[in-house]
Amino acid sequence: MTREEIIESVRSQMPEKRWAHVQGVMATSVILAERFGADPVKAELAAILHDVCKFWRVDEQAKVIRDNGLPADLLDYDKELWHAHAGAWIATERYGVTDEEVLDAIRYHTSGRRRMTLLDKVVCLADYMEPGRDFPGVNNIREKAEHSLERALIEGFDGTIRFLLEKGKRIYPLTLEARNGLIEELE
Ligand code: DGI
Ligand code: FE
Ligand code: FE
Ligand code: FE
Repeated sequence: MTREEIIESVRSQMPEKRWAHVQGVMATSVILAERFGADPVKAELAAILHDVCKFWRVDEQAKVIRDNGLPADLLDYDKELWHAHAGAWIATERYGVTDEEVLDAIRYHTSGRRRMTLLDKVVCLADYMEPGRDFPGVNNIREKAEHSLERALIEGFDGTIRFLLEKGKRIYPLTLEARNGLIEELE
């Protein structure tokens, strides 16, 4: 599939507001890739597909995880985590993406993981700070992102972890590992 065909297909699977978010993540991923030395073409492709399953029914997301041997423990945690892993699977099956770096950036864009690659970091951070995002603390993330992917992402994960604590929700272990790993990298 061409880039344009993938874009049209992804767009058709979500409301306009979410598509605007995806466009923001695409543009921000390219900027961050250029700033920190990642491949902007890969970053943009991961961004186009990162939320492809976000508006699928949750039972369909769960089915992709169950039927294809994706990590079953995800189903014990918040549903918001599912679209990332399901999305990476669909990126290959429906859109023919085979680049493992791109697939990992899609797969881990929500949870993060311990040894995040440069591309993982770029897409995950772009998702936090694209221009359409407006949550308390987003400007602190944007400021840190001027200089450090790691410091900006720690700020992002800290906010997510605080949010989950306040809501009394479980925290997926990879998110804690991602934060620990980023702190380690700064030491
Ligand atoms: O899909 P988006 O809305 O663009 O953003 P996302 O894929 O980063 O999803 C973020 C949501 O996931 C956020 O509202 C918090 C929720 N979430 C639930 N459990 C976890 C989690 N996020 C992380 N990082 N770790 C969790 O364990
Ligand atoms: Fe997402
Ligand atoms: Fe995110
Ligand atoms: Fe997103």
